[in-house]
Amino acid sequence: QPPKQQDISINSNIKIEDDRTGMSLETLKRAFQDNLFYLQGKDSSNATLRDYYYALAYTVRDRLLHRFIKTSRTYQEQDVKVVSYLSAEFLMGRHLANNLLSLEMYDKMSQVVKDFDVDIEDLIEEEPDPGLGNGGLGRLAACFLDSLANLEMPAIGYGIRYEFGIFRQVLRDGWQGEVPDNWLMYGNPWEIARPEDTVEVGLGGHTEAHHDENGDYRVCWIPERKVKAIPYDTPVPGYKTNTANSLRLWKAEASQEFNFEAFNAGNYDRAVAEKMSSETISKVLYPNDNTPQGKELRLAQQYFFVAASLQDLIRIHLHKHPSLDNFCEKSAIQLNDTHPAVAVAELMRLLIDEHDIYWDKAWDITQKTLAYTNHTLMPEALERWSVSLFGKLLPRHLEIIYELNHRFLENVRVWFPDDDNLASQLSIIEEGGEKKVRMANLACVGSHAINGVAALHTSLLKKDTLKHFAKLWPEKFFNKTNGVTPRRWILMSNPKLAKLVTEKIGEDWLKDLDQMRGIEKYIDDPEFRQRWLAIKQENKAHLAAYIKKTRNIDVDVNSIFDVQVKRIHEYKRQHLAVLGIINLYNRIKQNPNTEVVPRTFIFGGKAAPGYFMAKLVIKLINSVAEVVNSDPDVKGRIKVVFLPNFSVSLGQKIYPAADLSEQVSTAGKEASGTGNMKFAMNGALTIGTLDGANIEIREEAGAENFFLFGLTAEEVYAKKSEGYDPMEYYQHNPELRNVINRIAKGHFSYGDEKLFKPIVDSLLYQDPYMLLADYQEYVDCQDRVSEAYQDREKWTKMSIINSARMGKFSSDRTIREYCKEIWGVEPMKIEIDAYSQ
Ligand code: B1H
Repeated sequence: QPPKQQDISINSNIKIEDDRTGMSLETLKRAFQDNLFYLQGKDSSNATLRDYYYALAYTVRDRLLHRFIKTSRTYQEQDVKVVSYLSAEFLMGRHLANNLLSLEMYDKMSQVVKDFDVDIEDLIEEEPDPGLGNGGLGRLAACFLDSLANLEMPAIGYGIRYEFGIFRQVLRDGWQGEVPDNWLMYGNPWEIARPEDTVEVGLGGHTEAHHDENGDYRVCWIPERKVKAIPYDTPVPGYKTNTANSLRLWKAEASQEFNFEAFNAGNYDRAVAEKMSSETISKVLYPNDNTPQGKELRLAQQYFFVAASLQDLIRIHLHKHPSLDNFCEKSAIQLNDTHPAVAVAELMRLLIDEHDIYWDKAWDITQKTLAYTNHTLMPEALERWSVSLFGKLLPRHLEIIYELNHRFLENVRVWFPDDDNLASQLSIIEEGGEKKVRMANLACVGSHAINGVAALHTSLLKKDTLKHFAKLWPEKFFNKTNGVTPRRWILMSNPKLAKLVTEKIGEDWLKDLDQMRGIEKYIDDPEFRQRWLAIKQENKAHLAAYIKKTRNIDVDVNSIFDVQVKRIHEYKRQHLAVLGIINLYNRIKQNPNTEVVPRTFIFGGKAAPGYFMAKLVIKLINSVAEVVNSDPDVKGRIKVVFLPNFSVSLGQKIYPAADLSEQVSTAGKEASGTGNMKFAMNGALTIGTLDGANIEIREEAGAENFFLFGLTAEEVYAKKSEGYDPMEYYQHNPELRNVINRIAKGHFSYGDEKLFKPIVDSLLYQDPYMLLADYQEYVDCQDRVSEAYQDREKWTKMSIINSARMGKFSSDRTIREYCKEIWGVEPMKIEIDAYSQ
């Protein structure tokens, strides 16, 4: 409704605070209507769903802002220690529903919009999913920000405001296609630009050395070009707290609107080209998961956000303190993988070159401030930059790295005089062939704490990937098993389950997930089990409708929903599940009357656009789906579905609907996994290997509530060193042979024997991820799953137990450990004024 004459006369009595902060139904309705009219320029006669989304988003945002402003002001005034989480990725997912729930506005706003004949869930679906990350690493950063705010910890997230996030995945004839993700197209109501905090970041150029008036040796970096970094802040509210921390993402812009020199010289093209090249830095997220992109632009991105963030932190510090001497007492900086590891050199440069601190003092501050999380054991995933590329972009940083490496290795030789190999393993510079800067070594040397992300991962880091550092500094190593936020992954995704749990044990479990154990005492209560099962069925029906709508496939809600959603990677072994499906299909083809427990196999996940084998796996899944789904002998008992564009928002639909969670990576390859936790929390049982956090999930859930198969990490290593020959498994296992032959003979490719040959050959001749070695155990284990599912009462009990025992995997637990053992930060309560409550 447009504000009528009468409304305007009422409005003259309204205080703006009230309209923007009031929480009564009446005020919320008026605020929503005002925002629709004054921000979107619409009324209910012509508003689109998008207009309503914006009006709702602004109504929520208004109520976030005083919390947001008061939070950063309190941190400043109280001069507390703040943790900065530096990450090239923050996979936040949609904000609207999360903020509605955090501010306890969901129910009221849902009533308000109902008066406009709108379903609030439809508005929630209008928000573009901010996909500024690839997978687990970026989503972990988002869960950590949620937990930090929930625990009222002083924290800032720093990263890049990519104009294009992870590509949107489409299917074209069963192949992955990539479409740019223009998520900012209609504006982003959750961010606030802070141009007054703009900083400049240098790139390229050369260094000049001289002696200053005190006779001290000084180096000055003369960058070739400067780029402006403009911060955009997104509030991150805690659940039912006053804390709203800040996610500060940097956008790159040219430092002058145009290069006037070139412009005046008549070289307009060059002036425009330089502007564009500066702005390219924050243009697009590199879409690789678990493999680095050795491009100059990627290094520029890393340096860009690190340099901007450190300048920002130093500015804030000097606001309150006369010098940086106590910087490490007020600032803890976490490096999310090696992507921001150049911070080691940049912090040294800022302290020494720009703030006149001597080397030893600067080094002490740097090491005490920084800490490093490693996320992968995959050797090809460790970042190494060629010295020549690095020196071209960051000449001063390369000098600093050489100097600190020199000092470091001198110490190593004193500590371990007889071990030359040790020094070469520890060196930040890799010699022999093209020289490389090893970013993991840089991060280890520059940090006081190094951690892995699950118990097995940390122990393998110490034994293998980082063993030389572990020998040198055992006290620097920590394990911090990952976690996920129960607010987004239970409350938001599975509201019915959340409601049932709250009804039984009160609502405190959302802030203390260990309390979920309280539902275990209801497992013998048939009524509770009935309701638990009914919720699962409703969630499955919901997903089935989505599958019908998006893929036009009918699935049976009474079948086992067997789900594998995650990035597509050979080590994650989506194709192991495909072998299992083909085997079931072969059994049916051999005897169409054979008994089969109905299953729906659901896959989702993106492949890196340049990763040929991963893309071929997607094609294989879709080709198998086409054959199996339409074969009359199958009689609909098996369905295979690939859901395109797996994302945070699609995950929220999928996890609550799963019966079975596939976590089948080759043991020793998946650092932790976090999807495994989201599934289990929502009552899915896991079929999995002893890899990553699966091990700890099984420990918590109990071995009897987990479907285990496969080689252990140790057995994988042993087999590899004995000389693993996949062909032996092929020759000795007739069922397996039939499965592989089906693919090889073109059964899923209209007779084309070439299409899937790269997969077949890789399995038969190398099989680097040992699918064939684990095949039979996997198939047998799946048979046990089918059998177990037939006893629905027992299955439901196991499902309840899985949910009940996942307390450990709340990111609140993870964050408490980081705060206490690594960052030394403590909670700070935020008081807000009476009018805004
Ligand atoms: C993980 C990555 C990753 N590990 C490089 N490493 C990237 C590496 O763009 N890049 O260059 C992007 C991502 N991602 C994942 O981290 C692990 O594979 C998971 O096992 C783990 O759960 C997750 C969070 O710790």
